[in-house]
Amino acid sequence: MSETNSSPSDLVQSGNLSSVENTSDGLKVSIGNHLRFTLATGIGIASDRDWWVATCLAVRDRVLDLSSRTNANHRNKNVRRLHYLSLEYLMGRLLENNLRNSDLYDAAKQALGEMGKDLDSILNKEPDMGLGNGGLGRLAACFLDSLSTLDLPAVGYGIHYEFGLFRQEIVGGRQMEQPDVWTRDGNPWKIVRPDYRQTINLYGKTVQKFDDQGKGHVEWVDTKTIVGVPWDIPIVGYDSETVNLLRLWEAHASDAFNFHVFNSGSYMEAIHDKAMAETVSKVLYPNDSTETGKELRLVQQYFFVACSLADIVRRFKRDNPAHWSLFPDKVAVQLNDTHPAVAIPELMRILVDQEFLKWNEAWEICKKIFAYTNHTLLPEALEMWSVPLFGRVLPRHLEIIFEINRLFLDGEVEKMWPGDSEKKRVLSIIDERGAKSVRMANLSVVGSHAVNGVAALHTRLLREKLFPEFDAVFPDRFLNLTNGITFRRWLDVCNPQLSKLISDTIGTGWKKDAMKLTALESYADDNSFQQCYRRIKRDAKVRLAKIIQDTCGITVSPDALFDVQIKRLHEYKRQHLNLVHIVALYQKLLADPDADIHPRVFIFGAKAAPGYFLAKNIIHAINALGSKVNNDPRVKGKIKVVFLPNYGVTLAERIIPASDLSEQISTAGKEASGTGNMKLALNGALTIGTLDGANVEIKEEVGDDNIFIFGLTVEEVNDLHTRGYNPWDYYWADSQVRNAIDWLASDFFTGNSADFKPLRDSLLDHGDPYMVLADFASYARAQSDVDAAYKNPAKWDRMAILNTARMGKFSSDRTISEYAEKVWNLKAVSRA
Ligand code: 26W
Repeated sequence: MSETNSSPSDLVQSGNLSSVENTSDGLKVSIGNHLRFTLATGIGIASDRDWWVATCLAVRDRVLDLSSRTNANHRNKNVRRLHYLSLEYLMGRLLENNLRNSDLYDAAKQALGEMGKDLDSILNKEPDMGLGNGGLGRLAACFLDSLSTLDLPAVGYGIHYEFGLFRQEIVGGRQMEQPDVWTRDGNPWKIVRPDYRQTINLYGKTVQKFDDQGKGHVEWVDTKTIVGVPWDIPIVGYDSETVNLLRLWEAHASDAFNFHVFNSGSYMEAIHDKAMAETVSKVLYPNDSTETGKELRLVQQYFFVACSLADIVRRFKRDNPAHWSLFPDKVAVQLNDTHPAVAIPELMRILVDQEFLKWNEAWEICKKIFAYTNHTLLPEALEMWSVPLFGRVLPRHLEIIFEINRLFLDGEVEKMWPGDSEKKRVLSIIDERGAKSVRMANLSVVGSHAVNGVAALHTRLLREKLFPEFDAVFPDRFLNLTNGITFRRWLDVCNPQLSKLISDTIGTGWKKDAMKLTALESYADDNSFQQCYRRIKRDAKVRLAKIIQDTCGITVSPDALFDVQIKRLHEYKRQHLNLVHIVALYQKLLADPDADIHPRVFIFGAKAAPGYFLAKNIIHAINALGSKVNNDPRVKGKIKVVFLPNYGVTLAERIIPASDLSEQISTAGKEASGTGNMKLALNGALTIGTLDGANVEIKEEVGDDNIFIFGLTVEEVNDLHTRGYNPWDYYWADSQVRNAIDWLASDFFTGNSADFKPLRDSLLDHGDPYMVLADFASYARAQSDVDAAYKNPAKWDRMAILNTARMGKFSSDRTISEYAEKVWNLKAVSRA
């Protein structure tokens, strides 16, 4: 994977290692050698973790061979590359994915088997790389898989957090956060690259300087510096020889620090500075949708953006000496939400202050380079930085932003709406109402040539509601690129039994061309196919039931309907709608113990942001409900409620194959896309959902008969808001919802009636901002439709099979091909 400075022809030759045969014998030699010579242990005495490391390293040897070939090939051809800038990557585990993608799984299983080890238990030793919060971070990981699979040249840039997303424990029904020390004992997939370290500046001030011709330029002086050291992780595609890199920056104190120590004598102060520098990459911020405007977060954003752009410029200059006009031909940069948007003023600073390009020339280059993906319409998630804070941390960037803004308002905006100060107020990058702040979304739209939403409905709302004025100024800038998921991880790796059934039935072509899954449609009513499909689902449910037993001590039957809601905990996602409905069902069963309800297990997985009080209250309520229901003999085991702690990628891989029903129940207009909805449908879980995000497109694909849609539409939600929504109207009109809420807020569940008062208050006194009560009746009806459908196995199986067959559109290969064509102008690079 090296990017050495030797000539390209040397690189091609050095890529030819013959000792790394892709056979079980070859793997046995490699694993044995790594045990002895890398880990200083031996076959008889190695721990399971040693075996995991040695197996990873054996696979890594093979991957690195391809990686250096990829690098040499790309460099020889001086290709155009995509650079994906994201503050988050939720990679999960890598060994099984890399084994399956490179077709080494069977060989590794055999090799380890012959050495007396079981591959599956070794795979379980791997900690998740959880460097992300939720959808946005996992999307980045799926995109990297598709980029390598499609032979597209790309680099992912991000932060090497020492602590990923916190580990969740449930104590007394409540969430507790523990640090995630994923890299404490090292990680065989990441390789440090000290040669590519970058030094970046922060704080300080700007001064005007003149050259001997009397020409002025700005210098940024008296700065503090931080060093970024990159860690590279190879990204293995499926059936592809392209191995791209994920490059994650780790913050260190600069060498100037040492100088300071030796000369100033203030050792303790210097150590303090060093520790401060190193906090920059310490920890991932655990907020999934609320912006808090913390200085360290801005420093993180600038740190990784500045290191990444310096790395991009270094590579460009090496391959294209001093031809800035070529830069946009070689470089595309995708901004994963506004988190890396400071890249726009940073590139302007490099071009204008360091490379002395004219402002206009630099600005044209900038706009050709950047594209921006918006992932949320929630107002509290839109990033705003206080102007004084921004100016203190990045004084030069603030000046550049002011200049970008001035030229935009006096130029495009003035031309379109002469003298209209209201339009300028709305479009300005600087929010001047109250304390001044920088609107990162506005900066991203102005500085990019393309802006996309992540599902058709979301993009429509983006254009019509969030950015209507921008859409008028730049009508060609907005486009939709519906999200997707990698079918390799989310079917082939996580559900190998189903993957095999599909491949045995229609061939393996679907792994690279997901639309081929439509061939399964003709098996939807085939009795023997249905039997196999059902057996695989049941086996997955048996495995999940064991996990539930082992982690929660709750016994569940694999013959029950597994009803699953797995996603970050947020009011807009409405786990509390699900909760209130279960309470109502519990009451119904108590009133009529013989009610004809098919047994159901309600399964939740969700982390709440540590500071999100109501989200934590909902987690507590789910657990409190579970402890009552699960131990109440009167319900005769018909319903169980399970909260699986520490939801993440690996747990998702266990839950999804075992799911019958997928809860996608956000208030219409709030969920940008959702991607769990796609993973669950692909694995044959039917969706109960609102017409929100990508659910709308899932419905179009699977057909109205194969999905359970309920609730208000976006238009109805807006109308109701305009008319004036009052949850008390629903409360008084519907005794079912009234009784459920009142019971939940009583002392029945925990002995303390104050415990769930916050939840009750939010639903009633505080106006139920996400319209849980308005959608309750419709949801309850859809749930009884689900119950009826599940009682007819042949019908249910047919629906589930059709879901699998019709998910092709939601492959991230399709999404990435669209980005490559419509946004990046990026072509696949042939091998060799
Ligand atoms: C600054 C705080 C913050 C942190 C994260 C604000 C916003 C975010 C993300 C944009 C939240 C997020 O992950 N959005 C999700 O992105 C997915 C991928 O596009 C979508 O499928 C989800 O619907 C969307 O919620």
